[in-house]
Amino acid sequence: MTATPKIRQKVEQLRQQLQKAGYAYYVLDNPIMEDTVYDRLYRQLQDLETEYPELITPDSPTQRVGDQPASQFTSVKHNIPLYSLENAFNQQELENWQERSQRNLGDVPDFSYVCELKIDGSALALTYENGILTRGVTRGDGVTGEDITQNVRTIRTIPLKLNLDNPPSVVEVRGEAFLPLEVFDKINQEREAAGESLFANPRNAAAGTLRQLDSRIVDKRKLNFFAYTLHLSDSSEINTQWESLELLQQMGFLVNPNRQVCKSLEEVEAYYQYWDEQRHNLPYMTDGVVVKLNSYSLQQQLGFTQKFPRWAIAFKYPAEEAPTIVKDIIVNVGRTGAVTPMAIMQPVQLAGTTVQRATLHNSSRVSELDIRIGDTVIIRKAGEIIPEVLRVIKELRPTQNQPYKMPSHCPECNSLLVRPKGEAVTRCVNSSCPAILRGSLVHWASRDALDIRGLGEKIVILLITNGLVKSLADLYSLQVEQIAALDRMGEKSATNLIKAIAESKQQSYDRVLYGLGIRYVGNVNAKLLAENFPDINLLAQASVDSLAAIYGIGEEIAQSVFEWFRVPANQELVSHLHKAGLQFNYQVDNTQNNNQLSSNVAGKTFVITGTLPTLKRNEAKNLIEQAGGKVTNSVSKNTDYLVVGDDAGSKLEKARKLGTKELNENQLLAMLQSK
Ligand code: 1X8
Repeated sequence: MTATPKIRQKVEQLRQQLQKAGYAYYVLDNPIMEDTVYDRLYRQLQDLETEYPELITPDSPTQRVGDQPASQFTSVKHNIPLYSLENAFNQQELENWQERSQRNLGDVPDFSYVCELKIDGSALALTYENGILTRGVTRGDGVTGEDITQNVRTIRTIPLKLNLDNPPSVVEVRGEAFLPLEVFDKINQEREAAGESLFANPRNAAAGTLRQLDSRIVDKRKLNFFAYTLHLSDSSEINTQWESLELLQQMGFLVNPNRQVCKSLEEVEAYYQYWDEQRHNLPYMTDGVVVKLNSYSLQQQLGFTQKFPRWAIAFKYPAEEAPTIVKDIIVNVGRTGAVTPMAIMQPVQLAGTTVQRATLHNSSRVSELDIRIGDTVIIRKAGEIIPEVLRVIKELRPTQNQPYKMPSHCPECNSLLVRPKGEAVTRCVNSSCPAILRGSLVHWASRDALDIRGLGEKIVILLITNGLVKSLADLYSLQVEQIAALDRMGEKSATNLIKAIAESKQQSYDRVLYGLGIRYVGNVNAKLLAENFPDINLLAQASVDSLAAIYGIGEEIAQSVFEWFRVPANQELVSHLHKAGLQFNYQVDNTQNNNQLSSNVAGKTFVITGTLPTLKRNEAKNLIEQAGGKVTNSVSKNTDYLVVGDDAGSKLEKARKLGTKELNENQLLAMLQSK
């Protein structure tokens, strides 16, 4: 069937509406449409495109995510080479740069700069032909890069079509793809839950993500993009960097708002100072500021060296990198059995903290670095990120030091370590390895899980080595005396710990689920699972398909959850924890009733008088007390209810004087039953 003009028009209208809504949501951060409305329009467009595939265009909002992974990326030559920037590490170097520029240019009237934040991400070059995105290429070595167009299309702040009436035949846009810190943290949390190696920093995570062959995975990672360079094929009216940033913004790109024209080097330095202090409040990583001459004609006069433009410089923030010496290399076994090599180093000050351990990530990284005991290394720490070894200074290597070999056996239980084909992570697969128990307990007690204050790694080790805890469930039968008897534990801290453990029984079902440490089940997935399967028995019986049917739960997670519940030891653990009193379901409705009831009976004072029709006095008393109420013998102004039976005497009289509420047995039972 061929599409009628009316259908074509409808398709065009849907695209425009979706494009506008997407722009408002992602670039302007100011949504104009509810998600459900967006989804409905999107599906309408999708349906029409399925029916009339000839109407699909590359700039259709439905074309952001490919349905086939690429088999590889092709190397392509950049239309215009991507230069790197010269660095200035202090004010002096900045001043030297300015003096050189000034000497080269002679006396010029307008010597203004544009200052922009230097984004710590991955540079991309985008090509638009007749306004349509046709190519997205990584920086590579600056001359050739990899064609990752399909991945670039998933970035919602990169327009598929420029917002220009008469676009130049070719437009080239450069900018930085980056992962917002929040997304980065989430990815690493999920990788940790999955027992996968962590990304060391958002830049690596962004670069790694861009090189994923499957654009559906890239899409999930929620990369973002700041545009900062514009090249137009046709001669244009653009004369300054500032104007090009404004035009980029008009074209539909996200341009970093924290830009500034500076008239002097003092203003540049003030901008730098301000952002050096404020940068930790930004939701993405920056590693300095980029200073550019604003005027294009001055830029042209200065031109390029072999490596850099002479008209721009990166003024970097103080180093969060430092050299130190490797004293030892150890491996750490995590709760999933993942083995992480770590360097133990001479302590060094870095980004405001003393650092003496750095991760080496995995055995491939160890061989790549060829790190050895005695080596001088550069380590790096940024913000909350785990310090890592960046590189080894081979020139400073002592002559006799030997290459480091990863152990073949687990340092904790001595079983053979395995590294599945195609995986970076080496694992101990002995499920009774003490390291796995230790890690599981620490995870169970962690803040997002059961949040047991005072149960840190040190205590966990004590509990395990003294044979007090052999599984998570054992925590709940610990006694104060057992803990008080441990090294450096007193009566008071033992009592506090037991109390904290007991209190963890009140933590919600989704936290318990997260605490179990099922692979791929981070705290977000745990919530999703708990909401959709509000009782652990339902979850334990769920099929892979019904798990994967939850929006946000993928096949891999579903499979992992399913398999976890098939393991007898895990079933036993759940049953023990259940018996210990942990929350394994959501009792939304019941809880509400409970609360209503409790507010009726709990904390209230009752007096019983006369003979009740069916209940003995003691039975009534017990029922009230079980519901949290109190029963006293005499009526006073503190009495909330008088329960009245036959032959009531003076108590009833007194209650009537005081205006105390009266209940008969039926009313009392109803009140108790609403529980
Ligand atoms: C690299 C970067 C530039 C800018 C921001 N972040 C970067 N990583 C910018 O100009 N706003 S420019 C640049 C380069 O030219 N190599």
